[in-house]
Amino acid sequence: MTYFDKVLIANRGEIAIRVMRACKELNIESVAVYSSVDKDALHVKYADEAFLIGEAPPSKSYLNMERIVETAKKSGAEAVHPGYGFLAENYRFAKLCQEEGITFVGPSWQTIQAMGSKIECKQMMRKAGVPVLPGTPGGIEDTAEALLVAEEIGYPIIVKASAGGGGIGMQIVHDGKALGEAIDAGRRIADSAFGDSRVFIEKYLMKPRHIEFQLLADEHGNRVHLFDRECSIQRRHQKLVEESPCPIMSPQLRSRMAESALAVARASNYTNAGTVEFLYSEGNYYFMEVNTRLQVEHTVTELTTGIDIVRQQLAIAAGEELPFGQEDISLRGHAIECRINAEDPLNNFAADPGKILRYRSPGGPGIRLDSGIHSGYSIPTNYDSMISKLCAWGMVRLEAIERMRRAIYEYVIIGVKTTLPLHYAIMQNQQFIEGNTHTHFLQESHIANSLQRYVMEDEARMQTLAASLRQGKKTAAVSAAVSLYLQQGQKPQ
Ligand code: MV4
Repeated sequence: MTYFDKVLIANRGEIAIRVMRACKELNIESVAVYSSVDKDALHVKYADEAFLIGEAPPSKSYLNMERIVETAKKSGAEAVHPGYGFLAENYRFAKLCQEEGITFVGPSWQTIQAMGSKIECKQMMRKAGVPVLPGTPGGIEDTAEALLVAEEIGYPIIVKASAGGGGIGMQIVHDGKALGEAIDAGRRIADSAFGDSRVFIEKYLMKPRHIEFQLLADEHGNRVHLFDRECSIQRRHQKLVEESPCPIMSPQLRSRMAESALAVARASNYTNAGTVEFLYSEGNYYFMEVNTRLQVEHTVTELTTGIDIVRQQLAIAAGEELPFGQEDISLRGHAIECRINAEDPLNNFAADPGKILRYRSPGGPGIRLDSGIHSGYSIPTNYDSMISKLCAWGMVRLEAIERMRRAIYEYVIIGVKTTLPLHYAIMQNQQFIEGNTHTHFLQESHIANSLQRYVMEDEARMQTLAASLRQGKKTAAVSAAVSLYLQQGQKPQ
């Protein structure tokens, strides 16, 4: 096997550790990079070597392409793994790596660039015979033309930015009167957010499901899919709960969607790991976009297929052939992921960074925890609020749900508010248990109204479990701080 000897991980938190774990198993040395606020972070401790690359703001550290490539060279790393977020889908970074003789663990920069333009990408997929939503064939040239298209497909329609992501610049339009203004606003927002003002329109689906397929493709033309994930439960375009497989997937639908996902990979010359996203509504599915990176929720696919996606990414980047074909891959059981964010569920999910006073992770049958934090760790304010990913696997979906509830019960995080009570509420929700979710599930469910009760129950539980953690005289001060925190909801320093 001609794997790398040393890989630099251009990321932080749980995903940096996740990648380093694969490196460790493969006997690859890992190089961490970190910002000034991350010097005590777990990913720095886990790595074989670590380099300070700048100040806390992402633009000064984790987004500093030149500095990261320079660090890779200085450390002797042959490859860079970007994780997700930061530079993971920046084609300029992938291009810079190539120019500097460093292997970028991901697709070619050309593929990343092509998939980054939704207009071109959608055109490419339509040509490849993949179902897409009706809409303008390309970008909107003038409003009159857009009006004609909208009349033809029927309202509501949605205006989207070609360079868009995370819903930025997206607008739903219900009639012709509002279209012109929506296009102009979409252009302005897209221009300032992405430096690309191109927008397009398509038919708007009211309550679709978000279903995606995980792909692996090597550099020798072999491509496989690792089945589907359901990712409909989200808030403000941030996914909160993901699972594999999608609870409503039938063998017929799966084979059609998997065929489309593989056609997407073929058409885009895709290599390495990637995800094809679809919207699903009333028996039909439509191509949405390609995520050219390792995703947060790759974990549930690993649990249901047994395949280590990061290991395969490294092998593919090193030029290896996929060690299995489609017929060797099977789906076993059901897995669910809850994203644990340091956010206050009772204060509109405002970020709640701070110091972790007590921490105890869940374990036992069917539980996987990918975490970037520990007791005594201070969550910086500069980055994403996601602190860990709690996953549960079961032979059937209900067993996975029951294990998730039990793991949430065991999980102690004191010092910052978290989304744990929200996840407990979701795991108890009848509609969720029935698998009847869509992208507007959280807004429509009455979960938000019952959160107060779940948060109070959670705090009572924490108090009981924290008591069992108190030991040794050094912790007396911390115990007092914890009690104060739990009683008054106040954060000690
Ligand atoms: C849509 C849609 C309905 N119809 N497009 C949101 C983010 C971006 N990736 C695309 N998004 C949507 N596009 C049409 N034609 C609904 C959404 C959408 C959504 C999609 C997936 C997951 C969560 C979502 C939440 C709100 C809206």
